[in-house]
Amino acid sequence: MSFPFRKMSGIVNIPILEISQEEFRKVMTERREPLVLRGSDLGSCTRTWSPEKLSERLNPRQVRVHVGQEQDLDFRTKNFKYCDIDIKELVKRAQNKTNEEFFIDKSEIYYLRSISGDSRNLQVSNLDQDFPEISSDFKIPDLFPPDQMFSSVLRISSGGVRIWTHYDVTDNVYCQITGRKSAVLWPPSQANNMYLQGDKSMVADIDSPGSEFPLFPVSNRWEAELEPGDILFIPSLWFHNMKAHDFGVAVNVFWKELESKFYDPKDYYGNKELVPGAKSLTMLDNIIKQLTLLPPQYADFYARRCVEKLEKKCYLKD
Ligand SMILES: O=C(O)CCC(=O)C(=O)O
Repeated sequence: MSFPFRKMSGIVNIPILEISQEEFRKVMTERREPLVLRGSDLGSCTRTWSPEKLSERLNPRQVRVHVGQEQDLDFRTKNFKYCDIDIKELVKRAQNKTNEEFFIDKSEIYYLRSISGDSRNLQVSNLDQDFPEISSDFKIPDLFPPDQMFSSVLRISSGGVRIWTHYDVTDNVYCQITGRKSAVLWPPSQANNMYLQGDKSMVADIDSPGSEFPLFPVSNRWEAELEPGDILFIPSLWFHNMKAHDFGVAVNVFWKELESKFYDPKDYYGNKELVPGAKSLTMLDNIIKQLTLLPPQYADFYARRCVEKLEKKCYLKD
């Protein structure tokens, strides 16, 4: 097997492997780069989670969804609202291009990222607890130690929905059950070029970022076209941006690669900074406060010395 497979444009095609979960787990653990496992057994969900069958199998319950008029959801302009809807109604509406019943307008799009509890009592998502009537349809891939599992998240989206570029601090296998999706990823080493605000990139249009974001890596990216039944490994800290081509259902399973003490105990989504990372960012704010006490040319000098020290001590060698 040779990795990765490059296209002419400098875009990396994420390898699609048709091997056993055991072999995939080995490759995944060794390489810690995005990979797709195709043709693996995800349980009966790949047959029974068509929109019709899924809405028959689900019990009615209210879920909170993103609802927008534009397909590309943008956290900066907040071009979406959160609305509560019965899950059966969500499945019904999300498969249509237009609906007679709506929150904003007939052609609005829907996106569910399941959460457990409510805003006053948020809990980590878990398919078994949140959707027990369908959870046994989905077989959690045997790709990580079960005691390191963090969450299992149900995602339902209208065709066309694109989720903004972000990273998570946990490892993730994104299991596409129904529908097709494009996934675009960038390595953590691109962090300086991603124009981050917290865990999210401010760049809304990844193909044409605009002059505000001159360093955004349009070509240095990894891509995969996901089909129903595919499992995409998204290693922690890899930036990802996903676009649904049609009505889609997915479950992603997150787990903690590192010891528990490194993760924020109040992290319900798997995207809060790792404890030493968060502490370092806070200390950096203090460093900036100190340096800006100095005249600019002195601040510049000491800032460069700090960066050099960090580069020497902490950057990975290429
Ligand atoms: O459902 C999607 O398309 C987005 C998935 C995602 O953002 C994630 O796995 O962190």
